Amino acid sequence: MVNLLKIGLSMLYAMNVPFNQMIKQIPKFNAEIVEIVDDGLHALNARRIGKLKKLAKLHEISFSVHAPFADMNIASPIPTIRRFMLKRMEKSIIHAASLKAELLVFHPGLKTGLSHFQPEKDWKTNLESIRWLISKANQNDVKVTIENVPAIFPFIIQNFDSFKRFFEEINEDLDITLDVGHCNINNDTEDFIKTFGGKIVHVHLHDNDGKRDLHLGIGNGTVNWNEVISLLKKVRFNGSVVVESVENVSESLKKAKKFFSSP
Ligand SMILES: [Mn+2]
Repeated sequence: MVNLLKIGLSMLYAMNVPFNQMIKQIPKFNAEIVEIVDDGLHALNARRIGKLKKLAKLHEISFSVHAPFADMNIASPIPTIRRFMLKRMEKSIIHAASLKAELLVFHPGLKTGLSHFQPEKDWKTNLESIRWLISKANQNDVKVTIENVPAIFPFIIQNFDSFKRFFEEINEDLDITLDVGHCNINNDTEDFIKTFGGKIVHVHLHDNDGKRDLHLGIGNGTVNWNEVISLLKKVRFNGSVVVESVENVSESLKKAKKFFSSP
């Protein structure tokens, strides 16, 4: 359950190194929560989960899991492919359960070359897939969260207005991972936090130039950090926070701890 502010980092920055090298880096950060990306070189399996659980015990770390995202489209218009995608997502839910992760983060589905002809079909498929994910997560006692994504990529839900419509239609208890860098690109930070504040249980911190999803260290881009932090405090955010930059990770983690340490 997410009920205390935990501060840590995502291992996204280490996606270029093998799993065993990646986990060796975890203890040096002094993080309370570590997000593992269940994809690429870090895709989870029983043996890897065992290693992570040992590490967690030794260093009092808890985990969050980022569901696969490379080439992933939970709203694929091709039924066999969509089934395969959802099976892979279900595997990630099961991994998160055996890791006793605080939560699992996933991205909405993507538009395809067919979307232009049937835009409402995409929307429905995306809703159905997400409902299916929520039911699988409930069966496995895992909290799933949807992440806000930047409108520079062809996601079916990609900005404040579409998230608003989505939450009006989904009719399910679904929480949010707020990605601050993505909000900076969409310029919808304030709307997002003010409207969905109560649903935000996890936050990704990284910076960018307002145009590209650069995942820079905190303070190396155009994000107005004082504004973001004060908005989160206003809605009494008390979930977990991870630095999701791919550079200046330790420095950013120190800054993140400072942001949330003052009253
Ligand atoms: Mn993110």
